[in-house]
Amino acid sequence: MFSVRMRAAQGRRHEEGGRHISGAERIIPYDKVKQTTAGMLERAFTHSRGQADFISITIEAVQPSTIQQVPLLSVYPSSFLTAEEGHKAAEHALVAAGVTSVSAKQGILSLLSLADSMRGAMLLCAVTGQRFDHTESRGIRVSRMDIENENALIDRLIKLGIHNLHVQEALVLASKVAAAPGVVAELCWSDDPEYTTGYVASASGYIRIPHCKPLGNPVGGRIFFVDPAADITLLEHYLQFQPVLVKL
Ligand code: WAQ
Ligand code: MG
Ligand code: MG
Ligand code: MG
Repeated sequence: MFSVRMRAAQGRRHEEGGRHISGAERIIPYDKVKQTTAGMLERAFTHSRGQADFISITIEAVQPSTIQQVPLLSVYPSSFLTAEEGHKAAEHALVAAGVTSVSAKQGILSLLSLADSMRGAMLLCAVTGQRFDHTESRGIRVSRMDIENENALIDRLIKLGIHNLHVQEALVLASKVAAAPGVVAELCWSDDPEYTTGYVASASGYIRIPHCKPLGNPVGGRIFFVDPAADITLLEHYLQFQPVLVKL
């Protein structure tokens, strides 16, 4: 199996302050590497956040024996009409998942205060809302994950009437994150200007929230709410390096 990862930026490289455009991560067999890599290039060059002029694609063998399996989260729809209602719903869902209301509010505010999107996620204390990672505007990028049976996931999402690439990728990421040691819950909304949907996820499920920002807004992000007793080094290592296949 191969881990294939893409990140694309505008202006200059991410590490030199370039603006994040797009990223993607898969774990696939050798015979899909060429097609998947071409698809990632196409995505970076035609993205709604703007055209990339820096693209990094990394292809790396993964020993099957090192891959951890985690369950796919169940999806729960919700229907809130405005971003304000969406944020209230997100706060309620985070509190239900075990995040304090102070920390949930801090997480929503942290996303709303971003000048532009980060390429990764912020780790916040699920009790106080204090920032735990030290990556500043880069964030922790979750990587090395995929769905075990992509066609079965697509079929399930089509039956639910919600299939698109955003949901498909977000569910895989959220399932890896929800199984992480020390993660209590996740808050996310897209940074794609035409996509306003976000979610709150935890081990008990993935709650979709259709409006988290106004249409046309290019700022989104991810917050992982973390148990204050968690080992942050171990958690960051799992998120970035542990190969995970999500099982339906
Ligand atoms: N690891 C950590 N953070 C990430 C990653 C990653 N692999 N990928 C994206 N992010 C962060 C980053 O800050 C982005 O700016 C932000 O999340 C949004 O990323 O309909 O499309 O890929 O149920 O734009 C959620 C709703 C869609 C799906 C999420 O996110 C649905 C989405 P995007
Ligand atoms: Mg994405
Ligand atoms: Mg995504
Ligand atoms: Mg995006």
